[in-house]
Parts: sequence; C-alpha cells; structure tokens
Amino acid sequence: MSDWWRGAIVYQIYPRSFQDSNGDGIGDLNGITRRLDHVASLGADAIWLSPIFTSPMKDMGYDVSDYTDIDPLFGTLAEFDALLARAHDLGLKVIIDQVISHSSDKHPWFVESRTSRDNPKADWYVWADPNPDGTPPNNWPSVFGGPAWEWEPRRRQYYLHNFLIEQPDLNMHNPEVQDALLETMRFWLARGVDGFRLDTVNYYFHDQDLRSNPPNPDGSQEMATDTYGMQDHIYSKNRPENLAFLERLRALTDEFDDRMMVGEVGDGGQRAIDLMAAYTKGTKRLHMCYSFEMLGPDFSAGHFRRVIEGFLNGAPDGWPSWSFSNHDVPRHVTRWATHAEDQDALAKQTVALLMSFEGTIGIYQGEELGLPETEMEYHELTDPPGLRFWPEQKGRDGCRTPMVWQNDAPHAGFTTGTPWLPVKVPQIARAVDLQDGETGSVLAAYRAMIGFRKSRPSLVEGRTEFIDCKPPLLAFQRIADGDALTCVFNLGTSPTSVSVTSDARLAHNQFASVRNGQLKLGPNGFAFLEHDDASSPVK
Ligand code: TEU
Ligand code: CA
Repeated sequence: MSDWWRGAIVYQIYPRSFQDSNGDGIGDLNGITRRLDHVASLGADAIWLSPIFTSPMKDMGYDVSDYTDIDPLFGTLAEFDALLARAHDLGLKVIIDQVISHSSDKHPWFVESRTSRDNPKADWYVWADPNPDGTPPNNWPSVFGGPAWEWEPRRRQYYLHNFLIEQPDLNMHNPEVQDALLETMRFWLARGVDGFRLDTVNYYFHDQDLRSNPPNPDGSQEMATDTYGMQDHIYSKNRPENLAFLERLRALTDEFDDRMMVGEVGDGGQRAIDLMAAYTKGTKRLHMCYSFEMLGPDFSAGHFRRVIEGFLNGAPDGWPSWSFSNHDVPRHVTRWATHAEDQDALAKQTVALLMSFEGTIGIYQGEELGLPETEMEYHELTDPPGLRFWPEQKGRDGCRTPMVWQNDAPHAGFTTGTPWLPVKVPQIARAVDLQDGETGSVLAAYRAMIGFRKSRPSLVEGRTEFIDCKPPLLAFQRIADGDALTCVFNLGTSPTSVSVTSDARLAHNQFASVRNGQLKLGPNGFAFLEHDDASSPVK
C-alpha cells in the first residue's frame, strides 16, 4: 500500500473549541464525533487532535498528567474509541498529539521526582544544582518568558522547563524515561490511532553538561521574550542525541501497519531545513516534519519559493508538511490582511496556494470559513504568554475561540452553556450554516480546491519546478506522470499579467483571464494552467 500520508490533507481540531456536547462550555470528544461529517465533507484525509489527555490545563492540555487516559472534560476512553470508529467509517485517519518533551508538574512522576534527590524517579526530570551565588545553572530561557529553571526547595535544586513552570522537562537521557514514554505510545497505537504529532520534537534532549547557549546577534524576537531570540539554542535543544531516540520511536510505530509520525520543528531558516533533513532521513526516523515557515508574517513570492526550494533541495529524502494557521499563531487571513481588500478573497486565494504545494497539507479548524483572528480583551484571556506579555503579545486565545456552526443559535451552536472563550460577531457572521451550499463562500472554495487537488495527480504527488517570474507573481509547475499543471499566484495588491503560450487554458482560477497570450491576474488572483504538453506555458 502506498503511504497514505504523502500529499494528504490533515484537518487540525482544537478539542476545547470544536463542539461542546454537554453544556459545560468546553468542547469534547462526543462533540467532535458529532461534527466529523463536516470534516469529511471538506475532503480531508485525516484529523489531528490537539491533546485530549488528563491535564491540569495550564497550557490547555499541552501539560499532561496521565498519558494513557482522557481528561474528564473531554470524555472517556470509550468515547475516544467511538470517535476513532466514526472517523474510520468516514475514511478519516486519526492523529493524536504526543507531548512527551515535558509533562505536567502534577504528573505522578514529577510529584515524586521533586520530593528528594534519591527517590526512584529522582532522575526522570532535568535537575541541576544552583551556581554558588544561588542563580540558575545557565542562561537557558523559557519560551514563555523568564529563565527555563525553577527552584525546588526540597531538593535545593533547579528543574528545567522550556515552557511553563508547570511543564517540567522529562530527562530523555534516562533510558527508563524513554521506555516509559514508548509504552504510553504503544497504548494508543494498539487502540488504533493512525499516528502521532510529536510536540516540540526538537526539545527532547538537552546538553548534559548544561552549557550556556551562545548569544545570537541576529536573533529576532521569535517568541514571547527578547532573550529567547537573542540566543542560539544549540545546547538547550536541537541535540544530536535525539536521532537515536527518534529511531526507537520509529521502530515502535513500525510494529503497526500504516502509522505516521510528524514532528513539530519550531525553528526557521537553514536550521529548520537541517533538522527536518536529519529527522526524516531514510525510513528509520520520522515520516515527516511540520514546518513553521509559513506561520509567520511573510507573504512574499520570494519567501514561499525560498522555503519550498530550501526544503526540497536541503532535505531531498524528507517529506514536508505545510500549514498557514494553527492553534499557536494569529489566523492567516488576519496575519496577511494587508494583502487583500477583501479577506474572503484572500482566504480563497490562500487555500489555492496551500493546496498547490508539494507535501502534506494542514488546515486548522475554522480556516475553511475564512475566520479572522478574534479580537480579545485582556479580561477574556486565558493563555499564559498572553496574560504575561499583554499588550505587546496578545497570546494565542484569538485563534482558539470556538467553531461557529449555526448563525442564529446561542454561541453559534458551539455550546448551550457559557463558552470558555467568547464567540464574537465577525466569526458568527461566517458560520458553517451560512456558507454551506453558497457557491461564492469561502467554505465552497475550500471544498472546490480540495476536490481539484485530489483530481490532479500532479498536485498530490508531482514534483515542483519553479518558474522565474517577477514578484509579486509566484509561479511553479507541478509535474507527475501524465499530468502537469502550472500554478500562478498574484500575491500583490494590484492587477498584473504575464505572457503565456497561445494554447494555455485555465483549469481552475480566481480573478484570472487568458487572452491574446496574456494571463491577467487581479489582486488575490490565481490560475492553474494547462496546455498541450508538460512544458511551462508561462513565458
Ligand atoms: O508549541 C511549540 C512552540 O514552539 C510554540 O511555543 C510556538 O512556537 C508558540 O506557541 C508560538 O507562539 C507546542 C504547542 O503547539 C503549543 O501549543 C504548546 O504551548 C507548546 O508546544 C508547549 O507544549
Ligand atoms: Ca463539554
């Protein structure tokens, strides 16, 4: 059987915000099961569920206190089995999110580890003595602000947390920790999940000598704090020891048929390419890596070309995974809004762009409705980095507000109770029921574009060849055996045109026309061109 995940479309569900089924204001597994028809109607191949495991929810589930159970807010294991069965009936694979770089501070392993220096779990987390003056052992910063070290008076030592204080880092250098985590993953594989999204896969290992990261003079403010971007993270993460562990993970996954692992690599530039190349090399490590490169502000033709060519040339055995939105970044129609007068036109153009890429494609719940980022007030925030760095950083609540199903129902049909995050007017105006069956809607454009991708082998499995074009035009060919398409996008805000061969025809487009050897594209225009042979029709 061919690898189902190559070229697949993965729909990300943020369980807290998808559908509440019991009126407590928080989305749950039964709600997801009820709404899977919507996901299937898009033409998605798989769902990725953000974490559903037992958790104190300090980081909304990315702080796990039991790796082999479902949080009661979300449901039960039996309800998970029902979700899995329904998804499989609909032809949807199910990917779950494994957050094994750190656990919750309420995980029994950590509760025990922090009590003393000689308990059985003493070495399961990353503990270090203070400097003689009492300060933390090195300069490693937490992604969410402040030092990555927290003092534990009982041990008179610091523990490492790359994220929240409530997310202590597991010590992967300890083989017992590796074994324990692998067993929790075996539990889910045996239950029938189709794969794993590996949270923060490049944070699994730290430098055992605890060397300070060197400064990074070109550092940009990648994350919540300046200090984070001002360091080169060569010791706190991205360690070569990780490769052998990824091989253990792959060996486990390969004991089961057709499973897939995608690693989240939150770096950029050449480092991201090198990490992805190493992590996906051959068939011994991960199946693919999830790229952050298209989750930022840059919407230029040059950026998309650099990132895609960088990956294809720099990680030739690898397989990329591209997304424009997720639960950690502002929604892309808001992020890229200056490139459109009409955000719906931008949403319809960007889905065409995304679906034209070589790789596996991620879409995030609500983007198929063209949802903009929700504007939040301080008192409505729940996300720790938002609360901490307001107003310079607004946190991640704005992309996590509930799905909007029904325009005239309370909270757009998400809940009969009080939703955990507010449901606001700009989102409600884009509810599923308003767009369903409307030919001009963003939802219709998503279905049409996904259908178009699936009807064209060149888009799903073809190779990519860029065509030199003047920005803001982006153009490339996708070429498979017996199928070739030329994809052209106007990423600017004015109309533009380019010469094409006289036999060029539009196979799918928005704001495009072909006449007298000219392809004209309006702002937010795109064209999929074909002609009588596999050469480029763009001159
Ligand atoms: O994110 C990893 C990561 O690097 C994020 O910090 C991301 O860059 C940031 O949120 C952007 O603002 C993963 C999860 O996706 C995220 O939700 C978790 O908070 C984080 O890991 C810790 O588990
Ligand atoms: Ca609920």
